[in-house]
Amino acid sequence: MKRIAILSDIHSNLEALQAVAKNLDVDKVIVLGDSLGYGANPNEVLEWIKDRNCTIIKGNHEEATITGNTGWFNSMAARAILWTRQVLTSANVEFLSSLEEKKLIELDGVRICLVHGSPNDPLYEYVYEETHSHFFDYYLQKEDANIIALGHTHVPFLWSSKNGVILNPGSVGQPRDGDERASFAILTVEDGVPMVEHRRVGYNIDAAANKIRSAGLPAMLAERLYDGR
Ligand SMILES: [Mn+2]
Repeated sequence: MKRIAILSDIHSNLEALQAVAKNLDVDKVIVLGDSLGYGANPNEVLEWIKDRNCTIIKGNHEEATITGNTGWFNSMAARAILWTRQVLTSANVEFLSSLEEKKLIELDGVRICLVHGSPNDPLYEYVYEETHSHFFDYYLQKEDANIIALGHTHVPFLWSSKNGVILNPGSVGQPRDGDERASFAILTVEDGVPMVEHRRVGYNIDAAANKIRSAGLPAMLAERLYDGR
């Protein structure tokens, strides 16, 4: 039996990541992009990811951090990207540049496709179950995968058909489904059969929010953490 933690959209929120990491009893950690942007601890989050030897892909915030092109972002997100570019160590910039946009991994015969957005548009397309579920069987066949794990919307879901499973673990560092607790998923594979369980953990929002304010990042980025929006 293998147990895998699937995390996404950590967004430089070290307090949320530490709460998730506590008692995390898994063989592997997968990170679906947007590890930075919005929050105040991009380097510390990337160090954790490297220390845990996570399987990680690139999100749109990594892409903007590398290129400096914030054309896709609202003004708050763009300010956070520019701030992140100023504080990021050169080793971490190099690490971000090495990341792929899509990865297919195999675990006990189960093929898992990892993307931040969608399989067709890995960095930018927002996939909500409500609007995209009619594409899901097509995604699974096209990627030749049993599971597709994606993030980007910060809204968790789990969908399945006879062809496989599509899941979004939600966001560790900036949930947007109205629940302010950090969101992630645990995938268990036993005898080639996958099982997915979503989890929520509370964390010290005051500490994360205070760091965002002290860093001079937009105050709204601190306030929204309390609402999970
Ligand atoms: Mn994100």
